[in-house]
Amino acid sequence: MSILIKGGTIVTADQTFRGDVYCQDGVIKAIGVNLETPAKTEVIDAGGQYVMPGGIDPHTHMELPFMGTVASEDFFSGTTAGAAGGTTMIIDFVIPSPKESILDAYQKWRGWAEKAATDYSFHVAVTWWDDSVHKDMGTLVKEYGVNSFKHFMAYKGAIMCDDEVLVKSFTRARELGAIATVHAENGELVAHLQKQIFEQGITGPEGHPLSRPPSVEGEAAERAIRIAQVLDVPLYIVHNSVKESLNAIGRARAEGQRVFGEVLAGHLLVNDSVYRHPDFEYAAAHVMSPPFRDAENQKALWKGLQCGTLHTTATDHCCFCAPQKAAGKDDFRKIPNGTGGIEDRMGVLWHHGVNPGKLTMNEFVAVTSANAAKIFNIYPKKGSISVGADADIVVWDAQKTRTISAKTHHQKVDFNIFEGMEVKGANTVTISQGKVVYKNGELRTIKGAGRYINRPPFASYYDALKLKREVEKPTAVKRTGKKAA
Ligand code: DUC
Ligand code: ZN
Ligand code: ZN
Repeated sequence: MSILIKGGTIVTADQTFRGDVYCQDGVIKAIGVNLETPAKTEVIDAGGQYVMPGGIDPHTHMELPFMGTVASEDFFSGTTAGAAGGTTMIIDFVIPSPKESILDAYQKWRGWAEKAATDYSFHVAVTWWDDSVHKDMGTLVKEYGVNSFKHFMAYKGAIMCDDEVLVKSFTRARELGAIATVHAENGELVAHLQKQIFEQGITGPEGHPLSRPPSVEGEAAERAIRIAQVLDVPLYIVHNSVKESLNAIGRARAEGQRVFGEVLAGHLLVNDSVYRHPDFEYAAAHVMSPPFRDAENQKALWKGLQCGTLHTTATDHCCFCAPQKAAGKDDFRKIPNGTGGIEDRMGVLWHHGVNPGKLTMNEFVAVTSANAAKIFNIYPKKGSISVGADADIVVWDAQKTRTISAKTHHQKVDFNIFEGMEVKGANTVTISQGKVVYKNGELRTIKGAGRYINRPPFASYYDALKLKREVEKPTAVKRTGKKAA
């Protein structure tokens, strides 16, 4: 099966040029001007359009069991919705329950993900600690292609890591050549504030952001960064939503630390006023953590993306329908946390990023695919248009307009946080593994066609660390036993 994408303008993270792209057996075989069309090749006319790497959403939670329910979007419906919007790979999360073997949890998630329509990979969360976790982290890196471990600094009494677990897991990640990732919110403070606010009689969704003010996130981001600094492990902070986190990342990077920042499309574009909406269903549909923030923080997030403090865009796609959200009708603490977005991330980022000139097209590619591929060590197989790369490609019409709505989206959820937003710029064709999975409104995804993508450890980084440690071995001071004069 082969495809020739003809006459488009190829846009990668670092180049824009005219050319045809020939894909065969799932990979890009040739790039050039006026390529010949081999027999039995499907030709896609990309005249007047851009040809870019398919999006990578590095933060999703398909069919996640969470807060007493299960996320409504499964791996097939979620990756299909992604394909409809130009995303061709997700990195989802294995989240073991405390005391559950992390290897067993990993196998369970692998089973669920077998129905995925496009490629996927997994970060594995460390939610507790003992010798088996230490050992299983090694097995996951060496045998199962996992190179990132997630730590929830919030959700006390459930999946939260205390500092002891962070230190142990970060140390192990460094040993293995893996990257540590964190959900940065001080869970102790969240629990304290939630109780206080609830006892003051604020029981509705407006209590959600009040219990998670910016300092709660900023403190945790700074703490995770400092722990990573001491342990010399690279760190990726998911869903940064406030200036405090950006300042911490910026400071650390200026001092030479390898810290990477992610921002969600929702945090860039949805304002915290949603939580004060009089309709419970509407307000609860926006409950996610960290919460949506005020305009000043939103502005700072765009600047973070522009100046390079933030590297990737994601969605934290974690869908709950109205009956599920209703669990928190009388207590905002019980509203399942999560919102969707995988289908719209590329479109809203283009419309609000590229159209007004906040991002160049190349920066758009960097923050929607290439940077994630680089940080998680699958570049240039993913996130690039180059010979040998996987043929995960979008053909993008910068003139095409559409209005986002839950009535028309493909996401398996009854709400859309971007409802009514008109966006200009959209994919006309999505190609996954060299096959058309979406074309002009028609979906052609196949259940189970997605492949698990191994992500190798950062071996050279680890080797360099070992070397550095050998060179810089600390020397003990010899004591004479005599008193100083
Ligand atoms: N935040 C959410 O809103 N949902 C899932 C997990 C998370 O960290
Ligand atoms: Zn999170
Ligand atoms: Zn998440």
